[in-house]
Amino acid sequence: MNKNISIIGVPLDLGADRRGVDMGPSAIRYAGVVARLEKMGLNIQDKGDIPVTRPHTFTETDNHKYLDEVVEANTRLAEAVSGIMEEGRFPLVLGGDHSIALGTVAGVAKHVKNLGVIWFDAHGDLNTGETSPSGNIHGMPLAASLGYGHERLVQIGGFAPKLKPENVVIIGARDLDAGERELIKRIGLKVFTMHEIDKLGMARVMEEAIAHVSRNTDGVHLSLDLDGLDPHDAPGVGTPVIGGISYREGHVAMEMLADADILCSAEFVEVNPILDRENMTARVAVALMSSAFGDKLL
Ligand code: 5AB
Ligand code: MN
Ligand code: MN
Ligand code: MN
Repeated sequence: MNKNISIIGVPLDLGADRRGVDMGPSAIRYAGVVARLEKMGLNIQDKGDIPVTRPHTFTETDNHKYLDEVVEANTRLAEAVSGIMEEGRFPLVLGGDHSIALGTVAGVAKHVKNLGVIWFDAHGDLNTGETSPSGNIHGMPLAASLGYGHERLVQIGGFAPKLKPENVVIIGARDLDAGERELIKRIGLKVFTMHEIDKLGMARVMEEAIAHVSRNTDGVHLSLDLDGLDPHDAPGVGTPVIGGISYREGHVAMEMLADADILCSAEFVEVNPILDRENMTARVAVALMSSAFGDKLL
């Protein structure tokens, strides 16, 4: 495993309707991410936050809210992540709303020819401007990374598509829009919904997911939306959905990823301290990170 990790925060909340996820990177730092990972013997460099432009007015372009600002922040993020990859370090990106996956995936995919992705989420994030019920770009980043949606989102980083559908899995889905279900079927995307997790158990789901994303890939990106967890364990998220992944299931999933040693990059997104209780969701994020980087109980 790459023991040299560079942290980068993205204080962006314009991809979501609820304000506050822009404070996610601060909350995760306050929860002690640097000290926790250093204690594991990892070399941590905190590169601070990507500058995000505060808009004066609300804008909407073809059912994309704040398209200019989201594209600008993600273009900067893609460059920063690409720079970290160039140095041979592991990018650990702190969100911010999930639209930041556009920039992270662009920056990583520039350096990893066949990139696998594990997408932990209650949602599919597979909408386009045509299918989105909200116009919120945090519901679109996986579609755009696969080449579907607005050209300006699809082309972040200057190339497309970043991902092949056969190299992607979604885990924890329980709230998919009609257009997302249709795209999943059309491109044959592998989705482990809560139904599979309930029926097979998280360990078996992770065995299958890891086999799937590492089959034809040169590295795997972990994109973890904290709303994939149950709102009981991670209350500080903007779009909570009842019936999610438990704290322990989240941990065994991260531990199995560490054991498989397949990750080349990771992002933890959608932590909203305004909606949180005693920074619990940020603390859960840090605990999951430490497991993903190989922390063991014994
Ligand atoms: B998140 C919804 N599908 O498109 C939409 O939190 C919710 O990054 C998107 O997973 C949730 O607005 C985006 C209804
Ligand atoms: Mn979500
Ligand atoms: Mn998401
Ligand atoms: Mn969310």
